[in-house]
Amino acid sequence: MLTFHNPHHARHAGQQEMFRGQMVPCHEVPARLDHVLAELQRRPVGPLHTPDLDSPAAQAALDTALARVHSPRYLDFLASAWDEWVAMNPANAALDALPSVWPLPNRHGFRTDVLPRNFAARLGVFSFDSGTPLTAGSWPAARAGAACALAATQAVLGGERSAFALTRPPGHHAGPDFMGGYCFINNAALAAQALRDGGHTRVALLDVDYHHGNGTQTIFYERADVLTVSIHGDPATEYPFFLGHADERGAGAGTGFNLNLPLPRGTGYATWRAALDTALQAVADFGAQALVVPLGLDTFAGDPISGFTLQTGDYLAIGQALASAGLPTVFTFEGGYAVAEVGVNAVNVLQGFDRGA
Ligand code: OKP
Ligand code: ZN
Repeated sequence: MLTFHNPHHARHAGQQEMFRGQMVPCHEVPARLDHVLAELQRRPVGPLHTPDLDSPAAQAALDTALARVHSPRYLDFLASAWDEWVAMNPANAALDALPSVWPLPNRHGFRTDVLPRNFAARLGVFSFDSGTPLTAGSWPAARAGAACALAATQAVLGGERSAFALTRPPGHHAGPDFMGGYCFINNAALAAQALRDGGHTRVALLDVDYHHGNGTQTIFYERADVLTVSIHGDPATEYPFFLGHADERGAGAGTGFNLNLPLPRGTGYATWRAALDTALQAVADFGAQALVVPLGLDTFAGDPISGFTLQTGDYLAIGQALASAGLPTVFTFEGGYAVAEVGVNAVNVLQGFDRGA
């Protein structure tokens, strides 16, 4: 298993997120990735690389790949967001940008076709929560993370059995033109699209993060060439609340190519594992030629913001089960907020995969 890690991840370090009426310290912190990297150095599963971030050719390839998944106006927004935030008021340089007003695009007739010149309002057009601080380094960090996802995918297209994009901020909540859930760029979607563009005609995503991968689902919802499967806390009670129900099966040409396996808060390994077997059967029935696994470790019993009860040893078996699909596989690092344990749990999945491969 090759790993590409993001050398700029720590430039994204939010100070606080809004949670039920108060500002609380961010859960999605740089130390998360540092723990995974340290565990990979202690217990290697393969070479550790950083992606090419300097060559004009790599930058151009990155821009092309980003535009395959995200809208031009969203990418433009991200690229200039920090400068515009500071231009609103020089004192903003010491603050994170967080939205506090939204157009509710599906209701009430609010318009999103005309972008407000006011940056704070524009931030609301492109966000769906107030828990995702945008900082001075968010865009360079997210961009370098996308480069990790692409490098991991290129390695797999080049014949590697598997590769891991070890990056933060995470990506699976980011949609075609929106950020939220600590995510800006959907790294797993970039990987899946790059696998398609690299010649695999059917690509599956199997999201094992505690939270439904709403961004990924939305990106591929009307497509039959990319199967999206997600095992997650039931949105009736769990974030992101407004998507992730079992009756969402895809639309148009994509009907039948989305599978949600919501599980109640409190679910333990036996039930979770049965859902994984259902998910893997769907991947096999689809005839996938390559697999992307948005790898969240927030299913862990000790996770401070989640509600499943998986144990550290379970992650070895999960890795092994994922390998049993027998597919070229790209992993992207998503959630997991029990910071001291996230490294061991993540590397267990990777090591279990290598054992099973
Ligand atoms: C991102 B990923 C719960 C607050 C929820 C958003 C959670 C985003 C999770 N106290 N805030 O899927 O791990
Ligand atoms: Zn999560």
